[in-house]
Amino acid sequence: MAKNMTFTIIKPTAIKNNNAGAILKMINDAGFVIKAMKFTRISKTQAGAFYAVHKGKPFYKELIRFMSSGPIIAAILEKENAIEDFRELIGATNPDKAKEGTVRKIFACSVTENAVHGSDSVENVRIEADFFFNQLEIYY
Ligand code: YYY
Ligand code: MG
Repeated sequence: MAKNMTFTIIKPTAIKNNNAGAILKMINDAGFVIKAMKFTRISKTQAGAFYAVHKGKPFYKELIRFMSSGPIIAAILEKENAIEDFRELIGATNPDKAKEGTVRKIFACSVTENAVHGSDSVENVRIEADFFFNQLEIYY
């Protein structure tokens, strides 16, 4: 996985509320290029594995229930400085603390249902992208 990539998920409530198009437009307008994309749904077990790093935390159970509650869009995005710039575009984890104009400020319903995921390191981009995509599904 190249250094200028990040991985995102548009989460169930954002899909349910029909905000996927608006969120993808914000992502494109901010200069990110889509290298892979998948509309899918994950089981509780899969959501638990994806968020294994948070196992044992008070919000974990609710997080995996939510992430498996409906369809999601998983995508790999390319841009210079992708990881940091994407975290900036989506805003703070808690939408109450997210800056005006960020994806989470605009589209999140709560801390858990915060519209989008963004990877936090090069290592996690690779792990998370590999969780959802095989080599044939990634456009280089
Ligand atoms: O990376 P980011 O998504 O911004 O936050 P994390 O601390 O990695 O937490 C992952 C995920 O868990 C977050 O997007 C919502 C949920 N969560 C929660 O429901 N309640 C918290 N207090 C913290 C996180
Ligand atoms: Mg995180």
